[in-house]
Amino acid sequence: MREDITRFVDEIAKLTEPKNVVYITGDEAELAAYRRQLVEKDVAIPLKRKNSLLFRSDPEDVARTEGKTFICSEKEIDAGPTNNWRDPKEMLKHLKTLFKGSMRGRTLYVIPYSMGPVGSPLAKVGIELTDSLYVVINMAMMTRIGTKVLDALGDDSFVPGVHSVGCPLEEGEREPPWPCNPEKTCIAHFPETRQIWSFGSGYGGNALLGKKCFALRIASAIARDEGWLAEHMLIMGVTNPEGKKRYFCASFPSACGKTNLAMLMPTLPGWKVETVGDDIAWLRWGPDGKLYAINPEAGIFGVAPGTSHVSNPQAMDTIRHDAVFTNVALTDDQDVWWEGMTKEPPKHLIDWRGEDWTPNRPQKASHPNARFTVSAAQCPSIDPDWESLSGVPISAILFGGRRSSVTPLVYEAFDWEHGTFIGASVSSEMTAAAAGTVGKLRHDPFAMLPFCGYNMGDYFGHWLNVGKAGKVIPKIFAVNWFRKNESGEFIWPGFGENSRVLKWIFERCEGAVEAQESAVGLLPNIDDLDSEGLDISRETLERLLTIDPKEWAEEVKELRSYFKIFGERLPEGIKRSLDALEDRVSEHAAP
Ligand code: OXD
Ligand code: MN
Repeated sequence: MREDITRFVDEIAKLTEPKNVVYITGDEAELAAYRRQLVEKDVAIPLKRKNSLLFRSDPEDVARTEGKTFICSEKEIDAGPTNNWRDPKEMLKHLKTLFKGSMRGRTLYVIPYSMGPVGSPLAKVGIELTDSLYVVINMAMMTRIGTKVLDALGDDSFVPGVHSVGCPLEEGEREPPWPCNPEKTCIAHFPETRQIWSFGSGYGGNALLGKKCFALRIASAIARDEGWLAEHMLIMGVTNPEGKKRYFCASFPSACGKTNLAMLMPTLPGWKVETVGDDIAWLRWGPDGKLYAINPEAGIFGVAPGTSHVSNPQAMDTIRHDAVFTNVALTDDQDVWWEGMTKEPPKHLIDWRGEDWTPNRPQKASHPNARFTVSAAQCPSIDPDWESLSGVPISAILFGGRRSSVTPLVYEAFDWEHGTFIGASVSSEMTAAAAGTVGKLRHDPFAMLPFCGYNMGDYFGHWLNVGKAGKVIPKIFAVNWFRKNESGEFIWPGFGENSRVLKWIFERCEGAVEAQESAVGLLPNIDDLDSEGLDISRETLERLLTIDPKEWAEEVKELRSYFKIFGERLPEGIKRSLDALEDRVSEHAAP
């Protein structure tokens, strides 16, 4: 074992005082023993699905806690206006107090993990120290873990991460089913020294440090320094009926259907979608000038409610076995259920709080942010190149949000600078993935609002810089599946029908279809959006593909006021694009 690793472990053990320290090897028998132990201790419920478990979290610990998530850069301005900043020295002092003795009576598990396929030049290693077995078994699915990671590390650096649920056990005290310490929850990132400390929460992105903390917040800072991109994006392969394949990345805020899109089953005959990743992409230009992407993760941490054989049959197949479910309902025959899984709910369930539930109960049976965790390798649509060490070449980048009005179904950016502006301008109606008001419109630039490890204005600038000449530049598109009519109903069917939009994007990449210039970007000619067999009126299609200059004039005003928060860090390229948009919109609005 490398001396700096044992020193790190010893230091944290001295601080947190666990009863023992265990190095995770990643061996399947070892993980199976942990799963058994969780069941024996009544922490997890075994399911009738093979090797699958159900966990119920504490009702106070059900989602990422953005208000308790901090970027601790030396200077406040380097965290920027969209992050919670704390002075690194002050924060370290606070963390030392929180973590003092926090693992008493517990085991400290050492999890070496790789973000990206082991041995890929694009991969990076982290070491998470945690006192949660739930974290161990989830990290084993979400990342590549154990001895093989340490073997491949060589002399490279690693990102240290310390996680404690913040619930020391006294002698003889029984383990609570979901240990956590919501009052003292604190998720701290040190982008300059590349460290992560997470206290008090056992849930998802707060606790599985490879995901949001490393692969987005810390990695975005590394990517800025090294000239690449760490993004909140799915990666998908799209093959046309002639057998030509292209890869797309798509960025959407949390719980806006990235997993569904990544596993989409096209309704258009002859088209195929394959999945490389459903949440995070690391992108770098290769020696041939093309942009390549890897999925740093190895698993899927998907939102369960709404997932069904209709919305995402591939996900339903993926989770048939070897899956972990958190905060879903339990059926009388030891299976799982959540809202949207079937049209009719079962007659009786045990809900996510562990209480009897019948369909007449007003409360939901599963929590809106209930999740499944599963290895991506189990996905029937997994792309044959999903573990390619050099990544897959990207032809297009899509930016989407949940907008019931204003944003058309799809449009294309004029160029990279305009595409960067489109990414920076994303706003979306909020979901249950983070604590907050569901449905409220919030700006979520690049879907990175809670995940950017440095000043978002500088992040825009980094995007503008990496797209400079001498490279093959992917096309950039905006998409919006969520337009509604006056009665509040969705006017685009979405899901598999989104393949019609993917087809147009594919054909634009091929140079096979024209587009029409509008004030906001390049729109499809209505006849180029394949609507054959779709029960949709021409009027609705027109509504989906035209822009309302009045709404856009408001949008521009709103954006201008939003971008003010970035002050001097707002790059010229964004200001230029906003001014140009304003001019085009007022020209179109002119009688
Ligand atoms: C996620 C999220 O869990 O974005 O992926 O919240
Ligand atoms: Mn996400």
